[in-house]
Amino acid sequence: MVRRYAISRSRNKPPDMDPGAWTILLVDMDGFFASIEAVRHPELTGLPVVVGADPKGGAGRGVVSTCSYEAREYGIHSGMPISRAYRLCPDAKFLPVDMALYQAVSGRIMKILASYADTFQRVSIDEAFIGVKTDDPEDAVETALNTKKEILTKEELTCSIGIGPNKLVAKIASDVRKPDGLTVVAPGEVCEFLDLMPVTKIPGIGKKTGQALKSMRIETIRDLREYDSRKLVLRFGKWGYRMQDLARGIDRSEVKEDCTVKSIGRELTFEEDTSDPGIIYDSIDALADETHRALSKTGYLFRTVSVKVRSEDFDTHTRSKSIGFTSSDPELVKNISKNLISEFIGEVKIRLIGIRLSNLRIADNGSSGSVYRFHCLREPCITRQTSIYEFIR
Ligand code: TTP
Ligand code: MG
Ligand code: MG
Repeated sequence: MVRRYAISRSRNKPPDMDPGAWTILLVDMDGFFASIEAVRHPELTGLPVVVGADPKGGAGRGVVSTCSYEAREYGIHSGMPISRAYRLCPDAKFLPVDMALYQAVSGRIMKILASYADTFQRVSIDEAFIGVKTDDPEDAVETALNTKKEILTKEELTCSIGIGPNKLVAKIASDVRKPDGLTVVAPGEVCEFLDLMPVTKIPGIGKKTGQALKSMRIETIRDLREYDSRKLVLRFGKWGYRMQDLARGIDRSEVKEDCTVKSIGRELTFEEDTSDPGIIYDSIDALADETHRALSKTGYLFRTVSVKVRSEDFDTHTRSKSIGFTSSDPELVKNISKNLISEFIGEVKIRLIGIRLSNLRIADNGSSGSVYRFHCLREPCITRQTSIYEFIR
């Protein structure tokens, strides 16, 4: 079968790579969980499909894990409350998360990707960097097309690929065209490629930093690149330098499997110290949702939930509970966390609370899970705890 790929290039200038240089590909699967569901249930192809919590006719709690591109046309997206998704498109097909299946597919895909790589780094359940030792981006384009073809043939799934001289550029490029995109940025075209993008396209610059930069009239990556470095460093410290390097398209981090995820956690400091159970339990719900969301992206399941409590006088306590099975259930995270934190409520005013999920495992149920286990134990490489894009910093 001949397929046409939307290959976009930032400009048709000759590449100016060093001899012996690396070219980096970032491969990210399209609508991953929803696409796998459409392979399992072919009758869903082309329909709005939402994978996530049970919508319970609009009264459900929990969030959307992901949805098909058809569902995105209704405004549905990852992380949205499932009740909202239901209101936006009640006729969508709502399916529960089947992590064991997604992990099994992910394992097979990672194996395919690794077979094309001189260096390889899994970033999340549906995303990996491939380093190719070549000074000719055309070699990388060929690798990308072969990768796409093999994944499509073997798994009936599409992916989008960004190609660039480093991880930063490859990552940003992978998101330019989706689904089934291929975007190539030659080394001499990096600044031009980045120029007009909003600063929040840079991994590590989230909403909060984006707003801080906006208040300094820095909106595009070019604004950031051209801003007075001293002022940036005064405001952001070392991260100011790093941000400006990234805005120049400079990223020296290597593609390597060096960072195994041990745990995933989130914490928050209250604006005012509090002993109000309503505020504390609501915050636990929000933290549990955030932590669970980060966990879903990695594809791991947890066995241990820990909470951290810091009182107004900076006394810090942690409490943990391990369960006898692996789970990815956000309600379980909430219930265990609330139980663990209950002994501190009413005692003293609380300054900070945190939730951490540890003892992370791939699914231990189902035969497909064990096939994946063999592969994944060698390369569970997601980065540290706070953000899946932290490797960029
Ligand atoms: P993504 O690659 O961010 O999203 P996606 O593959 O569904 O869609 P896209 O085509 O835009 O890449 O995440 C990969 C999977 O991780 C996704 O299918 C489901 C899971 N996930 C969550 O469970 N919660 C989240 O908030 C996000 C962003 C992803
Ligand atoms: Mg994806
Ligand atoms: Mg992804």
